[in-house]
Amino acid sequence: MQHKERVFSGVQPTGNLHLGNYLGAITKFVALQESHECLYCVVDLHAVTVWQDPKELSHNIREVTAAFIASGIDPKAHIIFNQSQVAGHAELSWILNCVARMGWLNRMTQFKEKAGKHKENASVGLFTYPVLMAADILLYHATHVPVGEDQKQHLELARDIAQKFNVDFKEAIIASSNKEDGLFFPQPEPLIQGPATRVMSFRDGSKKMSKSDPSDLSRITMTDDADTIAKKIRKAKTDPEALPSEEEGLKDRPEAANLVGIFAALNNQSKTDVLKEYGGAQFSTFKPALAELAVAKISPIGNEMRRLMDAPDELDSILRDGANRANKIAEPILQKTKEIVGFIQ
Ligand code: AQP
Repeated sequence: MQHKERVFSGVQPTGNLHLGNYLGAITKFVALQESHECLYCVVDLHAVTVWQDPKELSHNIREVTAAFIASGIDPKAHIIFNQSQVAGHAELSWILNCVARMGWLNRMTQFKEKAGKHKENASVGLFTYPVLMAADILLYHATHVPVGEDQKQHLELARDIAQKFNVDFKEAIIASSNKEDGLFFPQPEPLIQGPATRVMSFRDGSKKMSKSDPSDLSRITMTDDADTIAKKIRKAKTDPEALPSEEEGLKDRPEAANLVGIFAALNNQSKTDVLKEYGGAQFSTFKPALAELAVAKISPIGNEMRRLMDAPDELDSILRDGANRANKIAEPILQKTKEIVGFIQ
C-alpha cells in the first residue's frame, strides 16, 4: 500500500519506559499506522548523550523494540529500527550542525533542564541533541512527527533548520532537482494531540513523568505488574477535594487534572466525558476505577514485552530488517543532500 505522508518518531532506550511515553507517543504511533507510512526508531544515538552502561543500553534497546511491538506496531507493514544501524542519521546530523545556529540551540529548554547547573560538564552531544533529532526526521523527508508536549520546541527547531537549509542552498536545490520552489526538506508537522500529551509525575504534579526521576513511585513503567500499578495509583499525590463536573474545575489542580487526563487517554475519551461520569466523586472512588483501567490496558503489554524479551535474537533480527528498509529510504535523500551541498561522490 502506498501512503503519501510519512511519519517518523523515536523513543530513547534509557530504561524505565513509562506511561507518559506510552500515552504521549506510542499510542499515537499505533494509531497512525492506518493512514501513514511509519518509521519508528529506537534512538540509541540520542541515549548516549548522557552516560549509559553498555550492557543496560543493549537491554534497553530491545525493551523499547518489544514495547513498540507489544503495543501494536507492525514491524512488517511499517519500520522499527535502531538509529545507530543507519549511518545516515549521524552523517546528516553533521551537515545540519553546520546549518543550525548556536543562538538557536542556546534557547533549548531541555538542554538547560538536563545540563542544570553543570553546563560546562555536559556532553557536546547533549547540546546538539536537537540537531540530531532534526536529522532523524529530515533524513526520511518525514511530514508528520507524533511526540509529547515536551518535544514541541525541538520540532520547531527542526522546522527552522529545514527552512534555513532550503534558503541557504536554494540555487543548488533548483539546479540539482529542477524543483522551481527550491524546497528540498519538507517542514515536519508535530502531532501533539489528546488528553495526555504531558503526563505528570505521581509525586509532584508540576513535574513531567520521567525516566530519570529517582522515585519509582513517580511513574508507572510498562513492565510494572498489576499490583505495582494499582499501588502506585493508590499512592499518587492528590488534593482533598472531590472531582469537579467540568474541565474548568481542574484548573490549579495539577494532580487531579493529571489523573483525569490519564483515565481519558487510556479509555479513549475526552476529559469532559470522564468528568461527566466521575464529577463529584472522591479520589477513594476514582483511584480504584483508574487502577482497574490502567491494569487492564498496561499489564497485557508488559506481559507481551516480557515474552518478546525472552527471544532477543528475534528482536535483533527485526531491528536489522528495519534498518535495511529504513536505509533504502534514507540513502537517496542523503546522497541528494550531499550533492546539493557540493560534495563529490
Ligand atoms: N511525561 C510525558 N508525557 C507525555 N509524553 C511524554 N514523552 C516523554 N515523557 C512524556 C514522550 O515520549 C517520547 C519519547 O521520549 P524520550 O525517549 O525522550 O523519553 P523521556 O521520558 O523524555 O526520556 P528521557 O529524556 O531519557 O528522560 P527524562 O524525562 O527522565 O529526562 C517523546 O515523544 C516524548 O515527548
